[in-house]
Amino acid sequence: MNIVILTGAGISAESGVPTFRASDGLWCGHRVEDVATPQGYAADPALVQDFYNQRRRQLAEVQPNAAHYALADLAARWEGNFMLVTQNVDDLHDRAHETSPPAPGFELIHMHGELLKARCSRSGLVSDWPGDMAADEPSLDHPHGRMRPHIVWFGEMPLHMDRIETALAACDLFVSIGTSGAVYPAAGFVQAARHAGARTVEINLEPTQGADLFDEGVYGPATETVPSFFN
Ligand code: BV8
Repeated sequence: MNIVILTGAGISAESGVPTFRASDGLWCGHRVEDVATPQGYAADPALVQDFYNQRRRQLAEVQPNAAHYALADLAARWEGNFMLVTQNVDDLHDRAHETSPPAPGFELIHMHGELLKARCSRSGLVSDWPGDMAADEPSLDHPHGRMRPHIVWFGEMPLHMDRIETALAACDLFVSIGTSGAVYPAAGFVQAARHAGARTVEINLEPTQGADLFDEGVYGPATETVPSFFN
């Protein structure tokens, strides 16, 4: 049986990572349009680097929660293909999977990039964010040119879309966890899964604007709903 799970900011909320909507579209006091766009970065690279440095520093203070670990346990015992696609740029899924190694058919995809990675603006080379970088340094000099956060901004193509679309076309079960369905193309994945004949389930704090697109809805805090749904 093939499963595709999509997660959003709601799965990390109980770990203490602020969600996009709860902050009225503001992250760390910044308007998203000013910082999560290529235009915002071009206009003020230091502001954008600082915005992501703040969120990068926050990561050191948070831990995966029971929902992340429930998915890691599921991945360890899953027989078949299991794609976990996250819109989140935190590393909480990655850390949760360190403790229970996933089965061979598992893949974790960060479709909107990762806070702990940097990308060369010229060559596209992706590397780990250098931990020693001073928070106020606007950008990293690199032989290829300016390093930017390895984050997919609004107006930029999400990562690994070909692999995601292939998995959706072949999935038997699609579960969306902790996402408002406000951002495309992730918000359209449920339609692709339905088209493939998959059973579709929305797990969220409350029904989202796209709730009617799902066969089933499970509502409540992710640390309760996710472990109980998969155990
Ligand atoms: C693209 C990185 C094309 C940045 C992010 C009009 C119509 C359709 C589309 C568009 C349109 N206008 C513009 C677009 C395209 C645009 C888009 O969708 N805009 C929206 C705003 C309308 N999309 C894009 O630009 C994408 N790219 O389309 O490219 C293209 C094609 C070819 C060539 C080039 C380009 C790129 C989108 C990626 C943007 N980057 N993140 C950063 O993080 O700094 S998206 C950003 O928003 C985050 O990734 C975050 O994940 C996402 C918000 O979504 P959620 O994760 O769902 O978070 P949210 O807070 O909204 O919801 C949380 C949910 O959790 C809530 O439902 C809540 O109830 C629930 N919850 C809370 N607590 C709990 C809980 N659930 C359970 N338990 C709890 N405890």
